[in-house]
Amino acid sequence: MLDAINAGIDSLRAALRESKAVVALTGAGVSAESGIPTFRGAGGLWRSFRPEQLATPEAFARDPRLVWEWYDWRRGVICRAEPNPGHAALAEIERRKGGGFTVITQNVDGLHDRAGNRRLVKLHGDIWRTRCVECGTVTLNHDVPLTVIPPHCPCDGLLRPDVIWFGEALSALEWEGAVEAARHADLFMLIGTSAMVYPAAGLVELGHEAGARVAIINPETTPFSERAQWRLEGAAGEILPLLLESW
Ligand code: BJW
Ligand code: ZN
Repeated sequence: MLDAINAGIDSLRAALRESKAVVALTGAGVSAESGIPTFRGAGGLWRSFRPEQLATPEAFARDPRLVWEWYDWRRGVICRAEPNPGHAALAEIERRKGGGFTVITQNVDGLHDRAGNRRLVKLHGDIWRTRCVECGTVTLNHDVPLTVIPPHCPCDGLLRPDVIWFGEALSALEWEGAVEAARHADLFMLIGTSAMVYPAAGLVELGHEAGARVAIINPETTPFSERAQWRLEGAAGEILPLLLESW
């Protein structure tokens, strides 16, 4: 098992070095080693909370206080967390490959920014931004805990977390950036995501159909495991730093 992982790492490292356009699509598993719970699986948020009560526009319209209390709790967890060696490795890959490396993340925690990635597409928004439901103003807000729940805009409108809930369209700008990167990728890495949420998961299909080789880093199998040339079954924080050794 260990030998298979080591052989996989050697060949993926070579592919990463040679590839001209690499995309890493990341999910909650990348932040798991920073102590931030994932959504699905053992210990995942959806084991204790029902998504339709917390992560839909209908839930927010029904009970903005409840939704904000959940986000306030998560912001507390995230603000005490630090980027882990997996985040640091992804930032180092960007430094080494320059414009040839794009991270597309489904995470809203901001840990890729804190680790240093700059070519970064945030598909599902950012938990540190608020958006006014009346005037649309987006503001950075790092208050932990929030002073008032639910918070309001100077225009008196209700503020919501600037994230993408189920049933909501992704930001056109972010989505177009992600599609562009996926279409031109020659290596597509799927890291720490169950790849069950669309349209994000569709980016792997797009990249694969356009000719990219696919690598998966995840302790569990995903719906794309069959299509992957590399399946490294382990923790992102352990495997990603190995890709940088003897580069
Ligand atoms: C490790 C690890 C370690 C652990 N190292 N790995 C059928 C029914 C109902 C709806 C749909 C349907 N089919 C499609 C839909 C639509 C829906 C959808 O995809 N649902 C599926 C669940 C079925 N999608 C949407 O609604 C999207 N919008 C949309 O489609 O709009 C259409 C539209 C068009 C035009 C106008 C209007 C509408 C929006 C989806 C938004 C998702 N939002 C959330 C919340 C974000 C905000 C927040 O965080 O609060 O995004 S849900 C949640 O899931 C979050 C995540 O970004 C996303 C993906 O989860 P992720 O990151 O993959 O995490 P997990 O927990 O699933 O997986 C973690 C993985 O890590 C596991 O595999 C572990 O093994 C692994 N792991 N430790 C490496 N150390
Ligand atoms: Zn406003």
